[in-house]
Amino acid sequence: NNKTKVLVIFGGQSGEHEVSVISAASVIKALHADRYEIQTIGITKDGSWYWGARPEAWKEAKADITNGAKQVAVVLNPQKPYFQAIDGSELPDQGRCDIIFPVMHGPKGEDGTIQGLFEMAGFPYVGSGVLGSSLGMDKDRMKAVFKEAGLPIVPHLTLLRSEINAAPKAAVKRISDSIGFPCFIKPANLGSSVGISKAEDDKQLLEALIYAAKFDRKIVIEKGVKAREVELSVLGNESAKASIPGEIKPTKDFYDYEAKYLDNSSELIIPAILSQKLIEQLQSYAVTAFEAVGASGLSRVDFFVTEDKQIFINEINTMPGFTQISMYPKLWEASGLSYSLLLDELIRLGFEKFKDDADRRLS
Ligand code: G1L
Repeated sequence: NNKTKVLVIFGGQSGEHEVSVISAASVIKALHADRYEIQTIGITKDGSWYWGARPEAWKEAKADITNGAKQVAVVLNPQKPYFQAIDGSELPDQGRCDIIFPVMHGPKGEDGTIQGLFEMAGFPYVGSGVLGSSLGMDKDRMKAVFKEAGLPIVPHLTLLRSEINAAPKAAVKRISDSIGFPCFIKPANLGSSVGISKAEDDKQLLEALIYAAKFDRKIVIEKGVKAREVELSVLGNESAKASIPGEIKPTKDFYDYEAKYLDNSSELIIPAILSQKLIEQLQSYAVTAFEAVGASGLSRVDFFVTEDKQIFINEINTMPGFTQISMYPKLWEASGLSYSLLLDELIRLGFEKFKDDADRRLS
């Protein structure tokens, strides 16, 4: 049997547990069965790891999600890491795999953590490493890195929960004086749009700050710009390429968590209608952003394009929505790269990165 053994890990303790389950089901369905042998680990909301978990079953609200699956632990065995059943029973292939495909964030949304575990154990894996994943999660540090790379970012401020709690009125004044209205208030460290609000005046701003502070210690406040939302997909390791752009037409006031991942109410326009000059500028910025955070494999890079053709980079997402109908795969599909071939390429890139890193790991 010379099939590549791919271990898909999904679920997890982050707010995107459900999104992860849906994306994992989509990935498993599309992986070429003649080339890959697929194993799974599902991580429950309380953080237990189950080998043989089926995302199709996890989608059902009342299903016994651990039925038929075995709780496992990772064994950090030098040169040949593997998983071991807690009850001591046998696992297929002795719990080994050739590569891990993580369709999820690290524990509790703290990104880069699960990649760190794979690094420590010595598993090849798909996607960005520790640094890229964690910079991709922290909107405040991400902006700092973008700024240093010369990318155009929206005016913003970062405040700590402690500053907001100690002097809420002063915080509101600082923001209204420097950024003004409308503005968006976001927890720095959540992947999705959870905890985000838009404020039009001091009162809404205060409420939004207190709300966002429930989700994170660090709060980012961004100036609201009237603009189209344009996204590009980046694929590769050291000489990554950007796709054509796609546009999101939000149905709600802003592109919130549900519209983004669950109810598909936002309309995707592929390709986005923009001048060739603007497209080339966006592609160049997208690759610069990818390199700036040290991403690998894939990323979706999100921009604002104003009526007078000004570009702002909004964020990079090293773990973009990944079902068949998500923007990331759709953009490649429009350029002739199907979902299944995209998965092949991501797996190839995961092995390539592992090989490139091998010397450093051994020294
Ligand atoms: F492994 C990849 F390819 F790097 C990867 C990992 C995670 C691709 C896409 C995702 N996406 C997600 O994990 C999710 C945001 C859809 C669920 Cl948490």
